Amino acid sequence: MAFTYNAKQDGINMSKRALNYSTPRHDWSMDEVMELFSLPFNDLLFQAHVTHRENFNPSEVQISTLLSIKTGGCAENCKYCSQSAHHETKLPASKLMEVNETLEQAKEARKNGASRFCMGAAWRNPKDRDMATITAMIKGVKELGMETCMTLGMLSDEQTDTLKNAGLDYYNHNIDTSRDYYDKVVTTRTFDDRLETLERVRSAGINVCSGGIVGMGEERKDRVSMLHTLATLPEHPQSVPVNMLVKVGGTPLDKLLPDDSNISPLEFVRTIAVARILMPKSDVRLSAGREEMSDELQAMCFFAGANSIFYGEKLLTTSNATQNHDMALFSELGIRPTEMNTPNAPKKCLDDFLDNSTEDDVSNHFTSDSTPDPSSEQTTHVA
Ligand code: SAM
Ligand code: DTB
Ligand code: SF4
Repeated sequence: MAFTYNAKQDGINMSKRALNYSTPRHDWSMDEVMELFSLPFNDLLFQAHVTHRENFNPSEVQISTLLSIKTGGCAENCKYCSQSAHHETKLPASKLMEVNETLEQAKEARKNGASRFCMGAAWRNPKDRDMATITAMIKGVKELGMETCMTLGMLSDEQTDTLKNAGLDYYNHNIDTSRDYYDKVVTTRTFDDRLETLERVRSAGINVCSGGIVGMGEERKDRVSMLHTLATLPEHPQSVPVNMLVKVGGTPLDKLLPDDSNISPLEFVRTIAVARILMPKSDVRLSAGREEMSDELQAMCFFAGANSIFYGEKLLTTSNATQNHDMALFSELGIRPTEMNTPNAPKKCLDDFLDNSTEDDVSNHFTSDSTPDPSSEQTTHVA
């Protein structure tokens, strides 16, 4: 006999509107978002997972690889960031990378299976003289058959048009936290500065990638407010990265936050689940901080609606989960990287991993390095 799910029998107190899992809404109230956060965990996960299934293949995860094309020396004072010139992080500043070197790195990422290449620069905003190099990078990466994403700080109208004309697919510009908590994290720009650039990017027809960081000492109401801001934009960001703060030595947040300031893993899952419900058709990316997350936590995030990750052994300046570990985890969970149907599409990294691994190799990934050693320090790679 077919099993019919009856929400009432389950005692789930979901409003009729929330039960519409597919139609994006832009009129969420803060109270509704807080209610979602406060649902019993299983009810929240159920609702998030159904939303996820309605809109995505739950066994596919999109993979993006990051490259820092201009590292360090940034004029902004974001308290979490290794690259701010205001902090003593011992990260040397570098010039904008050459186009050829960027394309070599993109080829490597494609060989490893990434379908999107995300290039990040430690800038408050790009200088007009840099735009020709940026444009060449976008065109070159697109010719490799990959999607392109750039994150360069605040943009002028003209720079936004230049990026659009170069064929840029996504622009990443995070709101980072709530409007109320914003000046506890950065004071060299305002929350409204961020929203203005997001509006420029959206109006130019570039896909918006915008999310934030959790674990910066904020409260749940700030996570509610951050997701509420994203979910009430005129269009939901096509991609929503949720970063867990990576504490970097020398940054103010590393000094200010007590050792036990991390949000609980289950609160992190709740954040992913609420993002999924609020923005049903957006990619929700499990972003920075995965190296410190257990396999079980990541699995729960994929169940709750995360459908994208940063893949590759480095984020911008800090280390990421290893590629072999990720492929072993995907294999264990029956998850496949989302495939692209372009002529130069990346090769299938999971098939490759499985072809070249024995069963022991796969299970060894889980016995040897799946549980992060809590005493191990976060490494900041100094390029
Ligand atoms: N400078 C540009 C900007 O801020 O928009 C682009 C690069 S910036 C490093 C991109 C994003 O990375 C930030 O907005 C922030 O959300 C995230 N990020 C930076 N440092 C982080 C850290 N230590 N932990 C987690 N996320 C971080
Ligand atoms: C995003 O939301 N996370 C990425 C990407 N967008 C640019 C950056 C994470 C940076 C983590 C710290 C670092 O490696 O410096
Ligand atoms: Fe600069 Fe971006 Fe880092 Fe802020 S997050 S200091 S803007 S690189």
